[in-house]
Amino acid sequence: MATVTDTAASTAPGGHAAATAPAQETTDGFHLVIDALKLNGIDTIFGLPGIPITDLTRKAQAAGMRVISFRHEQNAGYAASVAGFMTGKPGICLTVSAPGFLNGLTALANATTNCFPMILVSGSSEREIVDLQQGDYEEMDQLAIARPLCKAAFRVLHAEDIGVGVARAIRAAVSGRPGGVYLDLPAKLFPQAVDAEAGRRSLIKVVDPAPRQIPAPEAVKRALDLLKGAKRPLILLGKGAAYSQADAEIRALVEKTGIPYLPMSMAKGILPDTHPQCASAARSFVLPEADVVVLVGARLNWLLSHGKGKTWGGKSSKEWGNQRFIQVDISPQEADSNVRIDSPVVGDIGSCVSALLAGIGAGWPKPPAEWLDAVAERKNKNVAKMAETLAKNPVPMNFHSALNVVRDIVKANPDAILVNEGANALDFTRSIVDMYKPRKRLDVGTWGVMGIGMGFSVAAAVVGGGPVIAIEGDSAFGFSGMEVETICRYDLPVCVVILNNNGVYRGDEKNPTGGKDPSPLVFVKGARYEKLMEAFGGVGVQATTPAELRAAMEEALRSRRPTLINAVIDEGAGTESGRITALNPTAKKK
Ligand code: ADP
Ligand code: TPW
Repeated sequence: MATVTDTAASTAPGGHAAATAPAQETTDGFHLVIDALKLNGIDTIFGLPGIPITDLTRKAQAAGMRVISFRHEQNAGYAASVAGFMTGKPGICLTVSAPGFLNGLTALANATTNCFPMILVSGSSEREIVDLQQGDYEEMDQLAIARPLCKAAFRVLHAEDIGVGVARAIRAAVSGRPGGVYLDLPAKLFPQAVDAEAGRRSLIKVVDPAPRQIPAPEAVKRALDLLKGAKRPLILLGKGAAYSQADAEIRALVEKTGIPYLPMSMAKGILPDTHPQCASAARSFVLPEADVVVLVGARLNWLLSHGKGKTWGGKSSKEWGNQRFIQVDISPQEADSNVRIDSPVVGDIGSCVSALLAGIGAGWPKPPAEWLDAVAERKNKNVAKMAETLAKNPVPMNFHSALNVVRDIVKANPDAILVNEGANALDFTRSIVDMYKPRKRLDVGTWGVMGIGMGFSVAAAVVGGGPVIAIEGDSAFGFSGMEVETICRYDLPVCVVILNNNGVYRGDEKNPTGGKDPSPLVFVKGARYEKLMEAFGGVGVQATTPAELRAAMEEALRSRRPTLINAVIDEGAGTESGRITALNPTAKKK
């Protein structure tokens, strides 16, 4: 443990040096925070320094932690949250008080919404002044503001309680359904001196932070009974399945049952998208047709049309289809949130899927051939149609011809982590670019939030290890674009590809009045985004053809240098709101 020798303690009352008193070793709040994190295997902090946490960032680095300093707290927060998703350990975001805290809060709320474990640690002002609203420097009642946006919120007032505060934050973030946690550390806490031994004893190494949750045997039997009788079964994998890291068990469930499966966006790659049982290319066929659906770590929220309506074969948007659902989830409250769940299996995915597998022996009936053939037929038809579209080489480039290149590059580099945001840039990438390994696709998640791009890319490079490919809409990129400096500063192997169509969704909107102001949906035409990366010493390339894009991406992956490719595409390419026009009834048709 880092300690400070307290010379004052070796001075006798009255100021005379006490020759016999031994120097008392003390530690302080700064060191206890660092030691508590390190004791729990947390070795990376994403943040942005300033009063009162500047010294904490310095001391953390001095103590051997990796401190990744950003240009805006929101990006540090997104980085922390996705580090949590990738590793299963809570990602730490460290900010200053009020404005820094608020900048980090969007990411904390997003983490909670997405079930990513993250701890937002913010310095805060003097409690006495804040509570009397006397106007302290960066005054704000941060704890109260954070509380409704996260799973749990704690404040530590005494250095002796830092161990408990950090332990509680870790447990809250990763146990049960993971989520965001807020930890409020007032400025006064950091310099508080504590006897080093007492400090050491106050720290907690959390034992079993995310305990297994074993499903009830009767719940498992109920699920197996329902699944066995299915004529048109389907498995739906969500990002909870990816997070659980139960990759082998999930693969065994899919392959032993022979059931077609659909991965949600961030579940792509748990099994390779090229797996023969992958039904992604037949999504609009399998959802309404399936009779029994096994949801594994996926919620029936808007991304799955709430489990009802025409997507599921219902006759109207409110009507349920004929599916019966088995839902494997760690949250006992999730079942019945949108439609009836006939068979909830509550527990962690590893334990639940293992328990299901124990009841699926060699004699388990394969799904009827009629169903498998129908799925295969639809899939083959759609794959052939897509291949035709991808083979085209229009001038200017469009989403398909650019993403055909990305598809090849990811195939050749299956360990690369793909970060993805935008509207069309998101939807087309998700459907065109196959993933081959788990937790390699990181995107806008449950909220469809723009701005995750560069924060996720930094985290992917720092904790994910692999090279990173970020496929960005030009609008989406703008939310976090300044972090290309961070990418260059830490010399991270990130290749950003901006699918640049000069605007939000597309770039050809006009001001209907004919006035001088551009449409709210368009940007500067022909913007040279690649120069941003060059400004900080990285590589910038403008690509106007698939061949140029391919060469630049190959070089970026070979060199591992920070690279930004401005892929200029047709400004008329793109649909308002991408694939979710149904949620936007006033969307302008092309
Ligand atoms: P997607 O957007 O991919 O459909 P969601 O975020 O909607 O996925 O759903 C993820 C679900 O996974 C949540 O309901 C969450 O409770 C659950 N979950 C997360 N981690 C685990 C785990 N280890 N075991 C079981 N369920 C989990
Ligand atoms: C925090 C609303 C959804 S998608 C999008 C916006 C602004 C940008 C689409 O344009 P882009 O992609 O990125 O150029 P493309 O391929 O369609 O041209 N603010 C936040 N989140 C969201 N989702 C929005 C606004 C939005």
